[in-house]
This record gives sequence, C-alpha cells and structure tokens, in this order.
Amino acid sequence: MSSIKTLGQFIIEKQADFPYAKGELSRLLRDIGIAAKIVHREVNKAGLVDILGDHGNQNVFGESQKKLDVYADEQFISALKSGGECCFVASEEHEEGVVLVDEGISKNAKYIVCIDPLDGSSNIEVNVSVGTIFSIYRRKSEVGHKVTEEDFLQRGVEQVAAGYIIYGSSTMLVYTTGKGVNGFTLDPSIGEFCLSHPNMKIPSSGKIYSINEGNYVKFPQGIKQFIKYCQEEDKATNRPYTSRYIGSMVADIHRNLLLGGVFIYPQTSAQPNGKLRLMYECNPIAFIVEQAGGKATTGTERILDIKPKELHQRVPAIIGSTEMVDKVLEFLK
Ligand code: AHM
Ligand code: MG
Repeated sequence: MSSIKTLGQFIIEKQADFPYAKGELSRLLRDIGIAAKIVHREVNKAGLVDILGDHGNQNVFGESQKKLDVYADEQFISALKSGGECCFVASEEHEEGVVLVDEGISKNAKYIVCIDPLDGSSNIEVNVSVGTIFSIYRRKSEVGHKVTEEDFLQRGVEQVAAGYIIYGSSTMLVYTTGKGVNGFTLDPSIGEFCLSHPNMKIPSSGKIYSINEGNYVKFPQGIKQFIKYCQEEDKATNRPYTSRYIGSMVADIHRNLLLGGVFIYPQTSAQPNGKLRLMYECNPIAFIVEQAGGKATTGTERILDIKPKELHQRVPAIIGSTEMVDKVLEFLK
C-alpha cells in the first residue's frame, strides 16, 4: 500500500524549514485546514438545504452577499479566533478587517491573515467551483500592542505563507510557505487533506488564456491585441489558443497552474484598477504562482512588490505561465 501523507503530517515535517518557528504558523495553517473542511461540507450540500441565495445583506462593495459567503467568513474567522495565532483578519466581507487580539484569546498572536472566504460566489447557485484564498504575514509591531496599518498593509513579498482551497469536483488545498507549492486533496472518507500534488510547477507556456471577453470593448489596446494574437492560427506557436474562463479566480488559476496558461483581469475603462483585490486575491495567488515558477504582474509592476495603500485595494492582474505573461507585457508596451 502506498503511504498517505496528510496535511497535518506534512505541516509538522516542514516546520523545521523555519528557524524561528515555534509551531505557531503550523497551527495557523492547521486551523485554516479545519475551517476548509467545514466549508467543504456546506458547499457540497448547498443544493440540499436552504443555504443558497442572497443573505439579504450587501458586502462593503455593495455586492449582494450569498449565504455561503457569510457562512465561510464566519467559519474561517472562528477557527482563527479559537486557534489564537492570528491577531488581525482582513476579509473581503469586512470593511475595517477584524481585530482578534483581545484579552485572553489572541493576545500573543503574531500573525495577520488576509482572506477571501468564498471567492467566485456567484458560481455557487449553478454548482460550479468556488474557492477560498488566504495570505499570512507576521505582524511588524510588538506583540501585546495595538495592531497597526504597518502590520496589515505589508507588501506581498513579505507573505510567510499563502494558499487557496478549491471546492471543485474534489476539494483541494494548495499552499506555499516560500519553499515551493504543494497540493492536498480532501479524502472525504477519512476527512483528511492528503498530499496529492507535491512540488507543483506551472508549465513555462501553455495553450489557455482566461479573461472575461465580455468586457472586450473596455480593455486596453494591448490586451485586445493579445486576445487577437491568441485567436490567430500559427503552427510554430501552437495557436490558436483555447479560451477558458470560469469566473472563479481560484478555479481558473488552478487549471492554468496544472496545464499552463495565463489569467488576466485587466483594468478597464469602467474599472481603472481592475476588479480583483490585492491583499486577499492577487498577492496570495501571485506568491503561489511565482513559487510554482510562473509570473504575476499588473502590467506595469510585479504584484508582490506593490506597497498597499488600503485593505481592499484593487489591482489589474496578469498571472500565469512566464512566457505567456511576457507576451501580454510585450503587447502592453
Ligand atoms: P468575488 O470575490 O466577489 O466572488 O469576485 C471575484 C471573482 C474572481 O474569482 C473572478 O475571477 C472574477 O471575480 C470574475 O469577475 P467577472 O464576472 O467580472 O469576470
Ligand atoms: Mg473574491
């Protein structure tokens, strides 16, 4: 029988990679893994129970919140709270973020978590993959003091870990601590994430381009030209490419990570900074993709180098196989 390695075992083994580690980051990752299993359970029965549909509220961007968004947000925050290793959570669902440091629970917590609890939530109702995206930083200010902007507005290069969970035909957790990327598939029969995709590498090129072409007329000229390039026939470069766009960033990125491709959410005339959020969508995904050998840019700068100005900042995103990202950049010049 081949041996199974669970996420918990793997995290403990890898703890030795961090000289300063006292097990806190490992516990934090474990807490996220536990909440992911609970969200997986709800996502999987979403069609059965009255958990579908609008929650009746709007989130901080005026987008209507689905019940499962709220549920996932609650699960992750509650897991982080009871784990005690996280002092502040920046979540898509909370305008000011959530301060967890309080008497007793997280007062010695050293970590900041940025999270999109349920990404691609418009896909829930139609049984299409959704995801969770998270990013972890060490706080800069001293433990025991108030969490400051300096703590939660760190550049992506300062992430100590990042990952996503895809609730797809199977549920997977993919994460990095800056030493490569590893993927774990949930085996529901034993309730464990098991190492299924060790040392993931994105192909340097591919055939897939992922972009919402419905916004075509609002795209910058360079992006329009790149789309044209993808559609043209050319044997040498294996074109035309294939267009694939799910509308859940996690699912689009996951597929492209495995097969090679480029995911683009550019600025448009309607949204000059694009749609996706830097702190809990683009930075964690950029960290993972770079760790897998790919590239992530806004079109003018490396995503991980951006100095954030606000929690919910949006940035344009061009993420994926290095050669394909470079090609987009050529057109944008
Ligand atoms: P959400 O976090 O509100 O679900 O939105 C983020 C999602 C991404 O997952 C996806 O890539 C993008 O928004 C799709 O947007 P659009 O419908 O404009 O193409
Ligand atoms: Mg999102």
